[in-house]
Amino acid sequence: MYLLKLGGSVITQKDKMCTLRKDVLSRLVREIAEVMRKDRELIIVHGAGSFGHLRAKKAGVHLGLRDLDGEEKRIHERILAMAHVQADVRRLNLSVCEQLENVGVPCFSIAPASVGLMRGGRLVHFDMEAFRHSLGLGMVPVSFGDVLLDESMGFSICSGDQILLELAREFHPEKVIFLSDVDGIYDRDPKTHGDARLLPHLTPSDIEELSLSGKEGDVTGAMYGKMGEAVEMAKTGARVIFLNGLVEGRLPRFFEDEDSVPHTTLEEAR
Ligand code: ATP
Ligand code: IP8
Repeated sequence: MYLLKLGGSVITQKDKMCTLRKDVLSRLVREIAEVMRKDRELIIVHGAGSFGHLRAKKAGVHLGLRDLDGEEKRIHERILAMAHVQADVRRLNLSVCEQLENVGVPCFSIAPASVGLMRGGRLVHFDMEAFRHSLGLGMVPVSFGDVLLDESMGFSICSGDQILLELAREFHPEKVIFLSDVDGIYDRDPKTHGDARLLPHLTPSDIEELSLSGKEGDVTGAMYGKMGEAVEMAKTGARVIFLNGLVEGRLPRFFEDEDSVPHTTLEEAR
């Protein structure tokens, strides 16, 4: 069993509101179909990219009903923005599923908001039945970063990465593969540091040494948030792999011969 994260930085243009990278997505789904031909069991989770983060951040959707001083108008606006973000990520999910179906991958869309509940921004309930049953039919469950009801904040944002962690704990995949717009994990952000070094192998204890931007960045903590979840995935026994999804062929080549493509492996022990 494999878990695959299609990063928001890969399938969308992250700085342009609700902009799908159609060409990248249609190439990636063909590559996924190729990988699936070997009867591999797969669950896909995708990020929200510009279908989630931009509006959520602007309207404070990640704060739920906090910081509104009981003002009715502001409460109403925040709830409306939440509904809007939810509709946008569903539109993105529909595009991903349509593309997968076009290449013959039978996918089963699972909206986290319908099967999960949060408290203080962390999942406290996530029903796995739909994942289990659709896998049983030979389908590929496709889930995504979403806005969920939250027992303490009203609602909050659940990253695709947090969902992957729940799935890793439940299904004990051999590998969790993250596709993003860079070759793997570097000692510092490669987009802002030309001399950043790609780190081929990491263990959870190495993570504290890294410079990971995003703690204050997007509404789910960008790379900083992602590595926190990834470390917990590694602790379930999975090998967590970071690959560049913008480069054609990296995903299928990784399955054929891991050493032939640049990547980072994070695992509990070397
Ligand atoms: P989403 O969570 O929306 O699905 P994603 O999974 O595609 O997005 P991002 O949260 O955008 O991933 O994180 C990828 C970005 O993290 C890269 O574009 C890179 O610029 C940035 N980054 C920051 N620090 C590092 C680092 N040390 N190593 C690698 N990338 C880093
Ligand atoms: O892109 C974020 O999920 P992510 C979900 O996986 C929303 O971090 C709604 C912004």
